[in-house]
Amino acid sequence: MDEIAHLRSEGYCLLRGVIPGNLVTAIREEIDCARDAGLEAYDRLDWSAVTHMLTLAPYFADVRLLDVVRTMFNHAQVRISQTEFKSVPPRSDPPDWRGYHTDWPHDLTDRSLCGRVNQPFPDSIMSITSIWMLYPFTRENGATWVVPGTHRDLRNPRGEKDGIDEHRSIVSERQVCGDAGDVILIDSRIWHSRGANTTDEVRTSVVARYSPWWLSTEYGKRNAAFVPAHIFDRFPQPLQELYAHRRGKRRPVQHFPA
Ligand SMILES: O=C(O)CCC(=O)C(=O)O
Repeated sequence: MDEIAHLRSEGYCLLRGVIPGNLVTAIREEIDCARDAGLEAYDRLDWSAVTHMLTLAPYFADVRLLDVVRTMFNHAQVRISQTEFKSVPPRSDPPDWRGYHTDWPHDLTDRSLCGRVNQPFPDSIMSITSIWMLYPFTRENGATWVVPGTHRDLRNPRGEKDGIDEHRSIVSERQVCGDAGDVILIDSRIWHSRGANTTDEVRTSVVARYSPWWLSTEYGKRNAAFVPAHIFDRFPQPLQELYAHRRGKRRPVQHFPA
């Protein structure tokens, strides 16, 4: 089954070798070194994490990856709504730990309530999370868990009335292992969790969320995190297209629940 068909039917797919093998170690070192400064710039200044991923970021516009994303959204205009450091520290949790959830805009416990879709989710793809393996993902170091097919399940691991324990393993779960330089793409509705890292090495990874042009990214701190112009202007043009809506600062729209 090809990648697009797999993403459509199972809710996820693995793109092999998006980052060339001879470059990925240097990129991983950059991410490991820049992470703390990137998190601080995000917390204090609202800078997008992409500002601290300048060697990796051009691969966010990889032609094969964008072809999958554009085909799934059935539109050429896509953008990156959120960018995050997602490394899993060594010796993080007991091996059977899970934290099943779905992603923005289907994240039922999103901290800033930023444009969350309520249950039941419409049968329509609204975002694709890319998980960048900058170190091999293995069973031991916390490779991502997915529950195939759940992108079309009306229940949710965090749904108040669905009776699912988000911290327990699920019978049909599967762990997506891969090599450094591979990228997992998931429909934001699929039930997924990072794994527990039982090794002594950090599982270095990054997440970028792709959204179609019509999905509002005006809500919430992470969506509104911006790229200062002096950094944005150094991006290669295909990458600029993905972050054009976040060149320079704009305040996020506040959300006041009824
Ligand atoms: O890091 C992982 O393996 C999963 C990432 C994740 O759960 C998320 O970004 O929502």
